[in-house]
Amino acid sequence: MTSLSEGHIDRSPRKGAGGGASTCTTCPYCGVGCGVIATPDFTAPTPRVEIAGDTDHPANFGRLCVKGMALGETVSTEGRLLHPQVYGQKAGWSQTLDLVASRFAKTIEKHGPDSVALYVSGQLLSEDYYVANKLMKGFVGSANIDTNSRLCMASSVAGHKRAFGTDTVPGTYEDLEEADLVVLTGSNLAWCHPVLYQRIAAAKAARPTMRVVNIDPRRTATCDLSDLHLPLAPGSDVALFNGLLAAIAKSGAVDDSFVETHVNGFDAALAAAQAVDLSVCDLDAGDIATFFDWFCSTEKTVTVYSQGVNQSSAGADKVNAILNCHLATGRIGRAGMGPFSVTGQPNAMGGREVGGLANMLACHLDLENANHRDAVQGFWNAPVMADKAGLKAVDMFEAVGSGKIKAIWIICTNPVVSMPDADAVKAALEGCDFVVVSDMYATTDTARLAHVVLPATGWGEKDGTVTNSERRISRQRAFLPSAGESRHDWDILSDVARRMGFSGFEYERPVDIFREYAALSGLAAHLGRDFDISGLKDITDAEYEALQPVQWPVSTVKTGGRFFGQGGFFTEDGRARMLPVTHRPPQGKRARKYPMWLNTGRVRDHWHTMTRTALSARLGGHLAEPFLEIHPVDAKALGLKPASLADVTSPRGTATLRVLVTDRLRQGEVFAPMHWTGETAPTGRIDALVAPIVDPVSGQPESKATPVRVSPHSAAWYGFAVSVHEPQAGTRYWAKARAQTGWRIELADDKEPADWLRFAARLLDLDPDSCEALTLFDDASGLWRVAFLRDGVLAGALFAARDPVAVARAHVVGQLDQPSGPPILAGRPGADMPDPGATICSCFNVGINTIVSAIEAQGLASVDAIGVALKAGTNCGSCRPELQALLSTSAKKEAAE
Ligand SMILES: Nc1nc2c(c(=O)[nH]1)N[C@H]1C(S)=C(S)[C@@H](COP(=O)(O)OP(=O)(O)OC[C@H]3O[C@@H](n4cnc5c(=O)[nH]c(N)nc54)[C@H](O)[C@@H]3O)O[C@H]1N2
Ligand SMILES: Nc1nc2c(c(=O)[nH]1)N[C@H]1C(S)=C(S)[C@@H](COP(=O)(O)OP(=O)(O)OC[C@H]3O[C@@H](n4cnc5c(=O)[nH]c(N)nc54)[C@H](O)[C@@H]3O)O[C@H]1N2
Ligand code: SF4
Ligand SMILES: [Mo]
Repeated sequence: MTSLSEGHIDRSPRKGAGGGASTCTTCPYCGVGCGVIATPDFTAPTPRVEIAGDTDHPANFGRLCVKGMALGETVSTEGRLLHPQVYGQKAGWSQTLDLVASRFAKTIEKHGPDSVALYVSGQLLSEDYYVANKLMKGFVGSANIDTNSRLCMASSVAGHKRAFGTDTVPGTYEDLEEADLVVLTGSNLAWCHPVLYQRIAAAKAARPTMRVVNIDPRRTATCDLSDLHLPLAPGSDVALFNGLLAAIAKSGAVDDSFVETHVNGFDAALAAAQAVDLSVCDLDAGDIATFFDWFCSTEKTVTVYSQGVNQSSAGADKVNAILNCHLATGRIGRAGMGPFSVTGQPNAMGGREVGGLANMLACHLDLENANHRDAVQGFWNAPVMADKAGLKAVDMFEAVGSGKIKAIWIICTNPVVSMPDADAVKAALEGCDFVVVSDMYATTDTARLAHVVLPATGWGEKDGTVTNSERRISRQRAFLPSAGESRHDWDILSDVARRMGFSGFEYERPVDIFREYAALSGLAAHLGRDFDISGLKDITDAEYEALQPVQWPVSTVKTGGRFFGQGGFFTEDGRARMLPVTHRPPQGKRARKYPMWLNTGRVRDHWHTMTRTALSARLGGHLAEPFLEIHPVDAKALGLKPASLADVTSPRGTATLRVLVTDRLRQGEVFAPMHWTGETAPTGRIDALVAPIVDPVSGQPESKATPVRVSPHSAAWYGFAVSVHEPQAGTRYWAKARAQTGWRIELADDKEPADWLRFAARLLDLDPDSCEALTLFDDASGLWRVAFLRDGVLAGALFAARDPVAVARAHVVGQLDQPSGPPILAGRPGADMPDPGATICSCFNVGINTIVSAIEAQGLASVDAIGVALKAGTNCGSCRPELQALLSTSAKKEAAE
């Protein structure tokens, strides 16, 4: 265990408030890769960490979004796994790792190398990832190592490789600011890459002639910035970009000399594009014409794409359809132009660099290429090299299910929640002979199924590097001691490798791994690959400690910058490839039984399966429950009232979600977030519904288009409760979230409890004997309310009714742990106390009602004016698109009046 005295804390000269020094590190969430300055305060009873944006970091120049700002609230050791667990029992490291090593070795001996697998994550540091890949591909001799990046970036990787020869992101973040036209497709940048969004917003404010087009079936918060929104039919991007390519040719926007010198395949790609039927996009013809016109006439154009493009059975083709347009116009690798795939996870890019996918080698080398394999084998001095692609995520878990894979080690990812067909993944792990999970928590849906759980250090405790969306390598640095006996992922992996008898894993620190990895990249560069950080291969320990964010390549000839402005693609003839692509609709079969498309994605304040963001009350307040966005016309036809519950069913499973009626999406389509889990809302696990349909080239699942049916969920009663203790619900529906001083929970069940008072005490984990209970029970009208006071202070309250409960939730949550009395049973504030409503600005905890009243009463006309009046939107800025939307709604309302 690292102790405070071992020098892990005192890194940087800047002194913070509580005696702890400040450390420059990198945010562990999205692929923007913002620089963070963390200042721990060890003088507080539980160590606190102050967080600020790093003004010197070229990704964010000091900005942070709300998730980044709240990092300090997520680093406590509460709930952390502090020691290894074997079959549910606490165990020592040595005996546990012996068990892991021997079970893997025996399985390989008996059933061959392909009977074991690693499933890893774009949230690992490059050093962790490098070791995992080396162990599997060079020493176990199987390429059965895949990663959650398969669910995330695989289509972009495949598209890049097909067009450029390598998985290269040509541009830089500045291009997004310098562009005259930014096209966003399949990206909710405002919520998912908020700091990049803010950079574009600031550039547009400074240069209002800049245009933004947003292509997304939903009108998301990102539309706040766009001059044109194209709500295309799900999965029709290939058709739209084919139409664009045809328009480019027609309008004379083709860069003939670039195409002639640097591109193959133009004619075939154009012919395929010209055959397009644009009606499949279901868009207004005038809007399409405007988009094509803007694109054709704007030299400085960047196209940003994310999961609406990648997570599709036509994902790789979507990527190539976009790349075709940039290659044809020669708009690539020059200031203010280019295709730009934004990465999701903090180190999805690093994972691609180290070869974390089942069909890649290290350093962008190809597994299928014998020269590449030989070079890596020689470099690693590896006994056996994998010589064929391993199983991709979906196939990997199918092989676990069928018993082909008999031992699997899952590191830094929660597939029982995030994989398609999640119940099948769960069943596969339940039936697997040996499941090892490395995580910070033993309570995740995946860790609960493991035979062995290994405690990993988390953000703030670990050291290494990550690469962001613009190829910039930054350091994550430790500023906290490791929690309990937890160990770093690279260290655990190396230890197991050594115990399996492999040499080449004698690393003592991350820098040892980094140097090796940088040296290997030099070899890769000699073999004609793009990824080259060989300029860092002799980095000293001190230089690594002090490493400033640096964009690759870092070689003797070049540091940073763009790729392909003058051609130089990494294909055999150095020319890029345009590909003929044709529209293929989503592969799930819509039928009378499953007539709607289910789209899934993210919310502003949560990160994936919420193991960290759910720890923060501030982040939990924005959207406290899993929900289903549905169009008003569909809601009416299906008899779904706002705030009621709906059952969403696909051939794979059913989820129960809160109904959110909104005209922000298209009719016939619904949207649900991916975040909720068995720990937070067991009937909200949306991936239980998603079919394991994948793109034939990239193997990436179609997470954005699942045929479903939606129906009202009828329950005998509905409830809302708060407690200072963690609620213990056994009801059919529940969804819980942190509150500032305890917890909040939504409930519904099929049967009324016989004794509401006892039920409430058990639910709220309160001892009725030590509390005063205030009750309002009316069986006739179906209204049951109870509040428990301890010494006059509210310890918990339950509001239940036969219909969805309409109480002022923000108000009730705010009363928890406060002096209280009978008026609490009203569930609303008295006339003298306004109800803030649901949180919009998480930084300053400003609710929707407060904002709307201020807009109306004070005649506020801009987001900045709201900021002056209420502070909302003045810190991280993540809520500014929502503030803008409230302004627009108020303005519309006023006009109508
Ligand atoms: N707040 C927050 N931010 C995150 C994350 C998080 O969990 N929370 N996760 C990070 C990760 S790992 C990732 S990968 C990124 C993802 O970032 P994004 O890709 O921006 O996020 P998503 O919400 O998955 O999907 C983006 C949009 O694609 C749209 N879409 C669906 N189908 C189609 C289609 O056929 N065509 C088009 N053009 N659009 C479509 C959806 O309506 C959705 O608005 O976010 C990263 N940032
Ligand atoms: N329906 C649907 N499904 C999706 C998506 C979607 O849009 N729709 N998006 C997909 C995408 S793009 C992604 S990236 C995935 C994300 O899905 P996951 O990777 O499953 O989600 P996370 O919650 O980020 O899981 C990370 C886990 O690692 C743990 N952890 C954090 N830090 C460390 C560490 O340093 N070491 C170790 N060992 N563990 C650590 C966390 O506690 C957590 O349990 O979901 C995919 N699934
Ligand atoms: S935009 Fe937010 S989540 Fe993404 S890296 Fe920056 S602070 Fe972290
Ligand atoms: Mo992702």
